[in-house]
Amino acid sequence: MTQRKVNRWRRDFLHRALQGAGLIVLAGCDKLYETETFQAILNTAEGANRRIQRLLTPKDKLAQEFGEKDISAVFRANGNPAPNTPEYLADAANRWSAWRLEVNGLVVQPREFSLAQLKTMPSRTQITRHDCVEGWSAIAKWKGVPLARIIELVQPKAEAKYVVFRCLDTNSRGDHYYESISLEDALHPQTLLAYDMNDKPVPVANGAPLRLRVENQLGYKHAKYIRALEFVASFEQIEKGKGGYWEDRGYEWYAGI
Ligand SMILES: Nc1nc2c(c(=O)[nH]1)N[C@H]1C(S)=C(S)[C@@H](COP(=O)(O)O)O[C@H]1N2
Ligand SMILES: [Mo]
Repeated sequence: MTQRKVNRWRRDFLHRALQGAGLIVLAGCDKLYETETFQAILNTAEGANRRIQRLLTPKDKLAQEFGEKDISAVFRANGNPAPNTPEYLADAANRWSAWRLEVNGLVVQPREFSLAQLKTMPSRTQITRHDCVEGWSAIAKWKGVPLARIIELVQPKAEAKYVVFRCLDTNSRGDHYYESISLEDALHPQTLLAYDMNDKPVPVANGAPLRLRVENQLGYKHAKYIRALEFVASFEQIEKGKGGYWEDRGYEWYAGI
């Protein structure tokens, strides 16, 4: 997010909050400042603003990007088998018209997005290398919505620290895949909710209809088959407490590369 956008976001956030509290009709600013509700709203907005400012400054280092000629001929699919519920299969055949991305948790504006809506939002395209801890790498072109855009729309509350990705697939015991990243990594310009891979919709094997690209992190952080994003303040709010499917099985939560 640019400074201008943060400022605009803050302004709009304040405006909406005041409107919501029915305070926008109050005349004098002095009066407004005296009300407790206004003070509470201001604290939230300022708190959130400070957080975002802090997040803007540090490591926005970009991961290496490649050229078309570097794209791997084969990009293997890895992890759990694709979801095979009747709903998923029917929706895949129906170009994902029933699928929705739910965004909830510690946000001012919980939202739902259809795939078509996500595709009308500003997008980013990047050719990057995926590194799996199992010892293979592959380069692909990804197109999607920067997660920062979604964050601007839903407005995380000041206490939100992590974004949790809820996935549709399960292992053979029925445990759902999930992952989490810091708000800082979520705001990174190369962090995308990707719907296209190599100029085509992301194939089912690679996480259709929507998967995360978080290019400064190892492969297992790149959640496939995303169903929902949840903003949380701590890992205690994530069921098993370690922040991800593989983390629950001993991998490091921070998988920076
Ligand atoms: N939902 C979900 N996301 C997942 C996985 C998974 O099993 N389920 N596997 C992870 C691992 S270990 C890797 S290396 C990449 C593999 O992505 P790919 O199938 O496109 O190669 O997805 C990651 N995201
Ligand atoms: Mo992996």
